[in-house]
Amino acid sequence: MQDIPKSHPRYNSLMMREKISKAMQSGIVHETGLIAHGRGEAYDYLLGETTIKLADDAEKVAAAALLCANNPVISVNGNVVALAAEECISLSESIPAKLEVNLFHRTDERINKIVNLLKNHGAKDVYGSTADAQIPGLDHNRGLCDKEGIFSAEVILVPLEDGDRCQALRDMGKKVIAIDLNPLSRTARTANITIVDNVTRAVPNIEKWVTKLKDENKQTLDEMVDSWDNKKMLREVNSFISKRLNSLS
Ligand code: PTJ
Repeated sequence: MQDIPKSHPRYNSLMMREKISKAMQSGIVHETGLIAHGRGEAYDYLLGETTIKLADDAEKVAAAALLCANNPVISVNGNVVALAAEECISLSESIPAKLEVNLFHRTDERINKIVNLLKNHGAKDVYGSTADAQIPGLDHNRGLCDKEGIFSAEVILVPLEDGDRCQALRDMGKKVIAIDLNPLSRTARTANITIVDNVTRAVPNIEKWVTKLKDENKQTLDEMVDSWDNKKMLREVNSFISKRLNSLS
């Protein structure tokens, strides 16, 4: 890792770039993951590189949905483990939820590398390599998943997802929570709950809410989830960004 002084005004952003770049060299991140990261960075810049109130609200409702589920799953890919492996493991333990590796550019080699990385960071069980089920409506590799994991989950947290898979999971009747810095993406518009925040901030913040809501009764949590208006929240995020741009120009 390059020696970036903590005093550098763009320290966090540069550290993320270093992590993504190193993880690409080791085969964890697909090369197109660098492009995806760049798009995310641009939106993060527009948001002010901070968790805005609207994202915090979504993170709270996401925590409620995950706590209410019988078999919740956190789906991870190359970019997510490069940036937030330990945070995902910690969140999965606090809910508790299963961790499953589900890749857009799927190869057995990448799946095994990511499973091993998570295990080396302390994850006990990691799903995704059995691939004994298929998400209907997706072409072969992208639709592969585990019967005991994503296939049978009713609530799935999908950080950095592609819109097709998000739609296919919804078509299966699942509740999808997406983390996507781009409020205009198909994923953002398709998910039940969209968290417009950086995965590095969103995952620990969901865990903060899991800890706070753990003893809340199920009816209260269900009501929070049922009353969530995702379209309204996305409109408000777009309005937040445009007001911020106006105030800066
Ligand atoms: O590891 P794989 O094979 O599953 O491939 C993963 C990538 C990311 C390459 C694949 O899923 C992909 O191409 O994704 P997209 O369609 O480019 O979408 C990625 C979305 O994530 C974009 O809308 C970005 O704005 C957003 N994004 C990028 N970095 C972050 C992010 N959102 C939250 N936190 C980030 N750090």
